[in-house]
Amino acid sequence: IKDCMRGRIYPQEGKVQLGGIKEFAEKLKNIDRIIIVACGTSWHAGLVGEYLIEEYARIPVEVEYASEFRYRNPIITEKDVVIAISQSGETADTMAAIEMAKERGATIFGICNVAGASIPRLTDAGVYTHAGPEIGVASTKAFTAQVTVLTLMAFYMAQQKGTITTSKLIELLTELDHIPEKVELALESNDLIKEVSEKIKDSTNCLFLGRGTGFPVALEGALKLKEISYIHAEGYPAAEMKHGPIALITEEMPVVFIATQNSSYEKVISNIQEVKARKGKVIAIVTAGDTEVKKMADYCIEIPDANEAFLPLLATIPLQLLSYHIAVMRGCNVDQPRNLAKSVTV
Ligand code: F1P
Repeated sequence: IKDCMRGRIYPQEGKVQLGGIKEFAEKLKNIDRIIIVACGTSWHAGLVGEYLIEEYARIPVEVEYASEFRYRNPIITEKDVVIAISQSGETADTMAAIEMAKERGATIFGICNVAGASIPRLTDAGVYTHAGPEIGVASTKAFTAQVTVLTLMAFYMAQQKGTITTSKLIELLTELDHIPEKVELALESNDLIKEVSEKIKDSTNCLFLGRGTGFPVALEGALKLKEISYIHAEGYPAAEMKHGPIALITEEMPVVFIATQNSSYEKVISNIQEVKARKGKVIAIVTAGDTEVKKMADYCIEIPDANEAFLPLLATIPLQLLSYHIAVMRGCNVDQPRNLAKSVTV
């Protein structure tokens, strides 16, 4: 996260600089729409980007699975900006989506890890995450790095469009500057997360629920668990639970809630009550010092308090650790999950 921000944020001046897209600074003032294309974990990062860009820069955003988008006939114009996100920079579906959008005249930005990969070569401009290669197949630090870059992009676009005041930007950038220390604090829950993992490691299913930016975090938590521990897991917006997944809840079902103290806190509390009333096992990611959720949840894992914009950067950490410990306890190879390739080039 620090590497993503280095030299790009100036908290005291309330300024974000993104050299890679500066040639398009003027264009950003007048774009009609942003389309984000990506696969897997990168797609979840894109969903966080949607929340932040719409919230701060007030530009409409669509987030598309590249693997689906490339095969339909989407409406794309030269006024659109397409942001392609990829850790490997080699994902075939994402490349095909870029090529189609390019043919239709869109401007293409990339968010990739390093220069030299195929996707950066196809784009008009872009921002590198500089996260270093993932050691394992499943994206972990790539996700937090992509989200950091998307957060900076949202602030940068807001700055260009004038939809954010300098004082607000100073406040947000000052907080963002301290996020790496908060991540360190979140990592201190490792032993507790290991204990929780022991309790749920033999489950056959698991639900992850969140609202707002907690929703893509829930999706990513479920994907990590699937990818490396082979437990069937699904992520949903917490409010969708009553439209179907609630039928699955029994005492055998662990439900992981992103239940931090932000704008949806009260609503998440009522979702937790609904799960407890059906004897589901609740594991909640809560803000440090929380007392309300602690009264209801079976296990609470604390993360430091933060603005809602930065929640994904912190709440993802315990979920990655949860998947990691469960996978190790189940004897899975966390670095080389079965059937998964580092770059999906077909
Ligand atoms: C996309 C992705 C990863 C996933 C796995 C397969 O890759 O779905 O999110 O963890 O490695 O590929 P990328 O386009 O971000 O490299």
